[in-house]
Amino acid sequence: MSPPRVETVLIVDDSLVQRLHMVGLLRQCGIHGILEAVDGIQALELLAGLDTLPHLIVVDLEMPGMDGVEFILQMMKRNVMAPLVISSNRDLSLICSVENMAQALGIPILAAWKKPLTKQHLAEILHHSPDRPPPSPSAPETHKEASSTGAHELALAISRHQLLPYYQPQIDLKSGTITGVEVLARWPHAEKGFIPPDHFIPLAEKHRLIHDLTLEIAGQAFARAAHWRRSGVHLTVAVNLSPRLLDLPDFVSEVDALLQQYQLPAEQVIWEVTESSLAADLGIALANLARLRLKGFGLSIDDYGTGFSSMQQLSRIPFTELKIDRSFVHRAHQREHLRVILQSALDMAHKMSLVTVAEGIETLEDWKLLREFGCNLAQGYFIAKPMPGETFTGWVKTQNTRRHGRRGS
Ligand code: G
Ligand code: G
Ligand code: MN
Repeated sequence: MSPPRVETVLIVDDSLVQRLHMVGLLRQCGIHGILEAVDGIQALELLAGLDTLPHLIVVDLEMPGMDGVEFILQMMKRNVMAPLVISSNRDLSLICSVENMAQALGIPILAAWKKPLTKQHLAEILHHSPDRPPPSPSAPETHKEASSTGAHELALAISRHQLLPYYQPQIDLKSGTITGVEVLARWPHAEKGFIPPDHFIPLAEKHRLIHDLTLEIAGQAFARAAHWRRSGVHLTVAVNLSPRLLDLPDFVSEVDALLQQYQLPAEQVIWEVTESSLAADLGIALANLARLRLKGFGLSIDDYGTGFSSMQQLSRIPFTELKIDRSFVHRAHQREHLRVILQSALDMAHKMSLVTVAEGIETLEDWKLLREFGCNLAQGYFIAKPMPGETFTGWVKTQNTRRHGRRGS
């Protein structure tokens, strides 16, 4: 095993016993550059006197001088972007909410655990620490580059078929078989590398290009699905649908024409709609959704749990599927409050006869929990990242062996 890349760690905890416990664990993991502070104030003083930041800061939440939350806010104010681990005795929902707060502030946060930390926890954190770049400091650069990529270039790229559908598999949690794919648009730019969808989708929506983009991506995906179908592989194809398109009176006939062109049954296509996106222009949107459903398309409520008035959306749109947002899925096995939300969402969906899909299955634990909870389908990095069509065909062939592994796990 290679030596850990983490060499110095700052422990911020008022309890001597806890600090000693942490020091012991760190030494067992081969880390000897250990600094200690009894609260936020002392930690900030210590950090101010250092030439280089520690590789990791392990912080308690409840401390008499300056508590952990205030310490994180102060780190942010001083632009101290050292990776953080929260470790506290308080309940997990509080710990997670502080984790979310740190994330929102752009502080790289590696883990948030209830005490006591074990050697296994620590090894996991150390294993992941070099792989995870701090989310916020690196983000502006991509964004700056991307933001110089304008609407005109996007329009050109769409018309030249340079935008590509990538495919992420969805797996039946009971049988381990592949049932379908989600189609995710990618823009490989000749000079700038991949432009992130978080940039070009809003750009397309703003400049009325989303209609062309969606038909282009859907067209390519339908062609691919029709090809798979001819070779005996029947997979559902889920396409993300921007709410802007639901305002267009011709949209339904257009996608219908695409289906005819590729000889694909509507039952094989699912439109993913985010729940928050439907708030405005309800009349015509509802009409279009009803028409899509009448034609036989599937309708999926995407990122379930993150939008507004989800119950209301569920009650008035003829959905066939519910996709639970990854923020409720990943790590739910460690988090009681997430499990409760997850289970109630699944119960409700099944009572409404909806197919349930869990997004963001990243680990075996995520997989096992969702299977135990009776979720129907799984999607996430644990199975595969989104990939180009050519790669996908090869990937499907390698799956027979892995499938048995998963079923038994
Ligand atoms: O694929 P992920 O890699 O990063 O996608 C980021 C976001 O972009 C997701 O919310 C996804 O739904 C959205 N997205 C990806 N492809 C499309 C698309 O073809 N149409 C629309 N409307 N959204 C898409
Ligand atoms: O918003 P929507 O659900 O349409 O988009 C799915 C997004 O989730 C895409 O950006 C896709 O690349 C991403 N994604 C897929 N699997 C995982 C996963 O296991 N973990 C994380 N963090 N993101 C994932
Ligand atoms: Mn989606």
